[in-house]
Amino acid sequence: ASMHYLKDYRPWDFDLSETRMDVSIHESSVEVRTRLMLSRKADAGEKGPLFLHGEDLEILEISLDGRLLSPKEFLQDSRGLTLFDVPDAFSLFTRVRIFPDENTALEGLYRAGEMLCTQCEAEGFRKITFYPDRPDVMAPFRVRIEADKKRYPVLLSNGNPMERQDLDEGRHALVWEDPYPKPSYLFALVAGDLACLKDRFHTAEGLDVSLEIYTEHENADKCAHAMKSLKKAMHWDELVFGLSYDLSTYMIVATNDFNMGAMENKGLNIFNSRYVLAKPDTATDMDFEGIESVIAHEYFHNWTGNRVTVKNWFQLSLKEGLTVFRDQEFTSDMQSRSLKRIQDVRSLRARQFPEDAGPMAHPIRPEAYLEMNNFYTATVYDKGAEVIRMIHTIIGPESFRRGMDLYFKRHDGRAVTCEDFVAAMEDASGKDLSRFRLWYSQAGTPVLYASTELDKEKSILYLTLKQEVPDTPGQSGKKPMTLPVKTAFFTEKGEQAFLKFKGEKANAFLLVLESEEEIFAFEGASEGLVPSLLREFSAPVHLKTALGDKDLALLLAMDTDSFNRWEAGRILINRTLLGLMEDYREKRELHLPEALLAALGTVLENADRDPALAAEILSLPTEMELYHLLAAERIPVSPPEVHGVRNFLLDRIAFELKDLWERAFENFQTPGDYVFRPEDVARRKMKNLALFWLSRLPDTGFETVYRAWEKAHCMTDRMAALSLAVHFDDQRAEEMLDAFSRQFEKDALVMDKWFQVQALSRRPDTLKRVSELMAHPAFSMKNPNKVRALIGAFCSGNPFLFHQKDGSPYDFLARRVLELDSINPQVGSRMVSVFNPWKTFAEPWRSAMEKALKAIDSKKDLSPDIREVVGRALG
Ligand code: B3K
Ligand code: ZN
Repeated sequence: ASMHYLKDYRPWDFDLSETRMDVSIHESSVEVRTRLMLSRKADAGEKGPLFLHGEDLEILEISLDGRLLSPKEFLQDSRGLTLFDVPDAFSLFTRVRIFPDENTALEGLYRAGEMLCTQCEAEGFRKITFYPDRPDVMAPFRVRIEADKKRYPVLLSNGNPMERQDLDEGRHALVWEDPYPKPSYLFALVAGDLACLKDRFHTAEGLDVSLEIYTEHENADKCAHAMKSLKKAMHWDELVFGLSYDLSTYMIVATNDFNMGAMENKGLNIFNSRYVLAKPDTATDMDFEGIESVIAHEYFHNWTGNRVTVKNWFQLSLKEGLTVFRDQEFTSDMQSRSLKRIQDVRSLRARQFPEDAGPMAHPIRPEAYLEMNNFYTATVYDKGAEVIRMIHTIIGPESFRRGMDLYFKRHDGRAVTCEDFVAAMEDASGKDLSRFRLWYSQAGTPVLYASTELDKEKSILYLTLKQEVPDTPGQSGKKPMTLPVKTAFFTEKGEQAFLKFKGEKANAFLLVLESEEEIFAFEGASEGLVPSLLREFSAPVHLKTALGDKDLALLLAMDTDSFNRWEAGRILINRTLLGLMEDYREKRELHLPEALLAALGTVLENADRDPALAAEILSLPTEMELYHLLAAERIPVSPPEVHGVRNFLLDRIAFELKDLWERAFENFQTPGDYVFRPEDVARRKMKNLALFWLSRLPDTGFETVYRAWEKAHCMTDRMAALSLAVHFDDQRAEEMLDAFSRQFEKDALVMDKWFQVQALSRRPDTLKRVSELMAHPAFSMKNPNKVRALIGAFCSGNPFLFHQKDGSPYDFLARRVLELDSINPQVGSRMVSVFNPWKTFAEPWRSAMEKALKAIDSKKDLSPDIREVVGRALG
């Protein structure tokens, strides 16, 4: 494997006008015949050879214009096939054999239980046939699938089904035609014995679409929520962006064996079953939310990704950042906008900010990769969505919509770049976005400093904004970026003040910082105004203000922007925790500050005004979030210190607010049947949060959890209780786990939860338990969901037990990574990333992690996936 660079991008020398495939499925292998209609581009310069990607393909035949080529006329190496001498226009026929049953990497065509399915993005199609496997080569596809009719009654590919044929020996065949030219990464094929839930959708353009969700027969009763979500997404995209679906069928297939969440193949999405299957007995509120947003995300790709695709993989954020932005907007409209914003920012800080501050830091448009699959990152996706959101904020919603229209008008049916998108937004809005483009090329999270000064005589308030963009690996001395900063001011009474800014009176302002430092003047200001900055988190930066505890308490109580209410609470809590950690280090006695207790008490007392927001404010940061906070402050992370201090705070608050938590636990019950709707989700969240706090009380903790378990009548409540019970050394906790696994042993997704809660237990013997569970019949290293549920959960969701002084859990992870390296490098690469922040830790953890990384690095022939991550971490 070698590095790929954006600066080396060249268009392909050939045109591909049509792709015809014939996929013949046999007992233990699959034969793939492919016919490509190729011609050399007129402007292709000198007449070089033809190169096609192809990996792990057994060649059976290669013919050019109907003439069988002898082995001397082509060259096969580990990357693909080279034909040295080809005419200007020709048809190329290849016949290869592949072995899906042996494909444990789950990339290309592979076996998933009883079915066969594909995953081609980014570069998996080359494991199916010889092909120009690059996104800027687009062609209409005609695909014939042939298989045993009993074993594989359902045969699916992209586009529209054409003729079906019954053949000898119990075989049958079906032809699919996809009229929309597409790159190979959007190809899909599924064969199996599957149940199908059907529905219909009439598009605004008058097309009647058949909606089909395919699953294993035993899961047929769990597709209703996914179907409902799909219809909502189709309707929303017509309403908000004027975009309709364009084929007569839209199919979704759910499989338990999938490397990531889902895949937007044209007309035939393939999903990890966790983002399709749900009913109240088996799925939690979070699962229901996840399904609604991932179904929407993949559907939205039909326009942002498929109709307009990427010219090369460096442009990935063109489709991913934009589609995440679209799914965020969808969820905001379906559920609660302010809540969605808080959750998205929380996840941005938990995943993207650390990435941007670590060894894997890269701009949202990366400039180099060894393995493309390593760049499906929080940066490309979530920071990419923030960048789109900033454009939306700066040019306004109407211009943004015009920009989208223009983007499709210009580029429909093409493979384009991030630059093309920004240019459309620029042209539609008339706003100069030249400096803004730095967001695409500069990595790192900017730091924004804000301070205010009042000129009492003139009643002018000066707000100074100053930015710094930190160095990241390979990038230093960066330029100031464009930062949209939504701002308001509050009086001491909590009223939103009207001030004059640039001659106009208003009570909310959009400030756009374009230089290193700028002073903004507001007229008509009185004393004591409290600034509410970066409202709705209008730019993905670290904001540093000098607001006092009193000001923060005011914003927490009165800000009209829910995000900044939550944020004020966050800053208060984090400030307290940082102070306590300093006391802990200096061996001073720890005290719970009265002001924080009072502020949280008030939120809790008034929780019924907005239970969802209250629940967000009253969920303390996780230990992992505190590691990130320390790392951002450049304080070496000591896991026992974080654990000790956070527990101190949890126990004290639980005790002091006990009565309020008890009341909340009773008040926020949701009587009646389970319904997935925002009000009920919020009530369950508050109730189960109360249960969490009550579980911290020394004598009654377990009893309260156990009673909640006995009363639970949906998976949300059952999991809430079970995930608290596992921390206790009580025989009844074991009985709960046993009962749960007996009830759900046949349900793979619910068993994932069962593995996960045990991996997250705070009991000191958890690593031992995790190792033992690896031998459980329901566990498999070959199933990514199981690896994530057990090993992933322990290593990244249980940081106190993972970061042990003797480094034994690090050795455990290193061994798992090496196993995965030969089974499934993509999953292995995600797992090894847990070590990325090793340099932010104190000793001995830091050196112990370095040792584990070096042990992995010393293996010869590591996959490029793991080699790249480990190399950068150590580099
Ligand atoms: N585009 C896919 C992700 C493919 C990941 C390849 N390693 C799903 C999505 O973003 O919608
Ligand atoms: Zn996507």
